[in-house]
Amino acid sequence: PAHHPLNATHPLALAPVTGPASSVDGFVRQFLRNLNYERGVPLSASTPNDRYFAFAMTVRDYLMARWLEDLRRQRVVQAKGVCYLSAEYLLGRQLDNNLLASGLTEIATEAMVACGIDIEELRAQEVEPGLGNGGLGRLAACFIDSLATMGVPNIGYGIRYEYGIFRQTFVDGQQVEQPDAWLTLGSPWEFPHPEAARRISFGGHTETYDDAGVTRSRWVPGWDVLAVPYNYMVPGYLNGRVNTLRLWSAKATDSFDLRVFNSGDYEEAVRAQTFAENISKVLYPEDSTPQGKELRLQQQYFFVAASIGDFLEHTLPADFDIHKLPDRVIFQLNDTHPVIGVPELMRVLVDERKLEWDAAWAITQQCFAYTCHTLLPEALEVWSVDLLGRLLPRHLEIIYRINEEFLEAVRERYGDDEMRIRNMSIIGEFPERSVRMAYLATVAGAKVNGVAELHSQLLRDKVLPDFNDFFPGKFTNVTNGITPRRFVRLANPGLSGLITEAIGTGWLTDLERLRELEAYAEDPQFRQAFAEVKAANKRRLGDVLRARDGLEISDGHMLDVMVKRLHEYKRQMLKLLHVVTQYGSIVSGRVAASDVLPRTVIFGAKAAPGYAMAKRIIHLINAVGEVVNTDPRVEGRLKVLFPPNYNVTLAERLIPAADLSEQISLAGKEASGTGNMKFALNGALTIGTDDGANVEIRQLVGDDNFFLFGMSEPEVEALWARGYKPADFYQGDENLRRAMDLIASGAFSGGDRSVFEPIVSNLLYDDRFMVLADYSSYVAAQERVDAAYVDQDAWTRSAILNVARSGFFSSDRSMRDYIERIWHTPPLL
Ligand code: 9GP
Repeated sequence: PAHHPLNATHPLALAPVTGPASSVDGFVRQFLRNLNYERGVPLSASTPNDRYFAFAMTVRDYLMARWLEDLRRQRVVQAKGVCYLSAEYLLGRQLDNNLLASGLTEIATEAMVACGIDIEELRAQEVEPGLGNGGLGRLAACFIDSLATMGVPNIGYGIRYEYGIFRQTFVDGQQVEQPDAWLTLGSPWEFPHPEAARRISFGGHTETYDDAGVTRSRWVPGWDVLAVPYNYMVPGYLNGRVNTLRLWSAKATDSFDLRVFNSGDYEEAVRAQTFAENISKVLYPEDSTPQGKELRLQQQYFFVAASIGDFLEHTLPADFDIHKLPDRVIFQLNDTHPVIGVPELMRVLVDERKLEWDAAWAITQQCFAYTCHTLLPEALEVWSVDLLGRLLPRHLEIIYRINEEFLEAVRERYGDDEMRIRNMSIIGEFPERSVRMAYLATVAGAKVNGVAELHSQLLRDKVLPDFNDFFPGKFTNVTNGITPRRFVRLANPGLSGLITEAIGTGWLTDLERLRELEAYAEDPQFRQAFAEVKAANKRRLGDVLRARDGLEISDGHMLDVMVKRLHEYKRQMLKLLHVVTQYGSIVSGRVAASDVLPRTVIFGAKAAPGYAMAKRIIHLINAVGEVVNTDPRVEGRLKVLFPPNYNVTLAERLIPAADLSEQISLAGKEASGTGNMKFALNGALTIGTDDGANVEIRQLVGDDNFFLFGMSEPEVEALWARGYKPADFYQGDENLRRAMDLIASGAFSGGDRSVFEPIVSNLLYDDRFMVLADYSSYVAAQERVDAAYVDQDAWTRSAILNVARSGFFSSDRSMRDYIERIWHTPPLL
């Protein structure tokens, strides 16, 4: 560039950035350079962590030129882009993904061999950043992967939690949470920019003032913290594109009070610092205490205010006409966590940029869109007016005004229909006056979407029907998806090789091409090869579980897998009742062990630390496993394994090995699910209810290749309306009675009947998620599974058809849907 902003004249300063040479030698040279110059060690004295860091930095170096070029291009072009606002990103390990995206896997592997380094040792060194709880955070990670792969300029904004999702261990079968200190050894993937820190304010009060004859409001905050950005590369798959993920870390504005320190009161001297830095300390701190709740709102405002401010001041040119903001950005709200961004943008526009309210509101309404990820009423966040007013007084005023004008419009449309007005008010009155964040997002958002067809329909017709009536066309659906790069190519190299051999490589960026595999389902040789891949994946999983947890998978067993967060609505209990039923039949002699299809049931699940019933269910699963796995009468034909600390890294080993995917939530409760998609794409057959994205999976793979059971959503509703009495189901089904009685008898708790009594009585007398109502249908479906599995060749054919017909579930397709239905961002650069 002739006009370098710094007036540089040296030809090297003017030349574009270049990466290291794309050869084994080039890689080795850069690796050693990083080891020596960045880590300050020679190879001979390096630790595994040194080598991992130097290796990761070398991969980074190859991506750097592309990243800088993309950042430059985005500055120059100033096209409309997406800011994805998400409190969670469950990224998984970065190393293999970045090697794959940059096409370096082979060169890097050879380079390490040449240096005498075991690349597996380097892989094992990486701690996955667990900056999310489950599906919602993993979805965000898949989405940013897809956007980069499609070349859509995007920035993901979130929080750099110092401690991610807790590390789960079991002590006597019970969950114990350990802090996830993922940053202890540092992370080679992040680029801190302390110089770009932003001041984020809280508390204080508001006041009015006279601004050249206009009365205006302003916020006089009480305290503030610094938000320090850390950038991460988000490389597209083999396309030379790199987007940015920017996560914020909290830092005190004044690190400590020297005067107090010198007086010897060390604790007091750092009190303010600790307080400020707590904001990004932990993912989702316990929110059952008032303090925890406040911290959560602080986190939300902290990252959203930093992100919006960053975009307006850092990404937009200084002379940008703010009225054109909707042409430049759409802020996508991932669930209600970032919704406080709505009044924040209004505050910036009205108080700081001095826009008229109406103009600011018109802009705001075009700049946000909201994705709802739940149907559980308790997951739709509300903030007490009291708390919000204390922490963000100006924002509360703004929310009140938004609500006032909105309700005015509702009145205009429907007259004084007080019931409707109360139902639609952004401010709820019971049990306490509070702000309904989902309503605020719906009123402000240009679009509102659910995450699977059924979910979007229920959201529109059952959760927010009045809003749908008031805002025709605002509601839409985008069915979730998953990235095939991580969850097929990296997780399942065997299957990927087989697919590529059959249909070429295009499927990794055009997943619908998997359709071409349908014909191969009829080819006995292909089926044979497919079955061999599955068997090899099971052996690989066996190695992982043995080394990780000392667990054994038996040869020849069907692998029946249920991995997801532990929640009653997901119904791990239903799966467990089936296990107990089988166990009971064997030990009572009703069924000969030798007649039972050999199965290993694998659970993986973390329970929220404050969720007592979920933790009890974990305890029961472990207790049942302990008994079933060691009872000689079972003859090893039924096993229950529960590897602790289920995370992305383990998922990548478990899913490719599974035969049967358990997706058994009560219909109408699981918004979408994404695990269900990952299993189908890796050739597991699903046993599932008509819930979430299961509905679409079944429609696509076909009834013959899916084990459907249970009530449909309207049937669930009808049963509630009639009056659900779980005890009637218990009485009416002998198998169920036996299974429940076995648990109640203390058979899994050393004779102590009290341990699992709360689970049993909860099912018998409450059973919010209708486990008992669906039990008999589930057991019957499992019998169909058993029968089908006996014919291995037919099973493999169905598995291939699951893969071939699941191309729709690529997150690339989800992103295309968002672009078309919601973002209207221009065609790719
Ligand atoms: O529970 C939903 C899950 O069904 C969905 O697949 C995922 C991604 O859309 O979001 C989950 N929701 C939450 O974690 C909180 O709303």
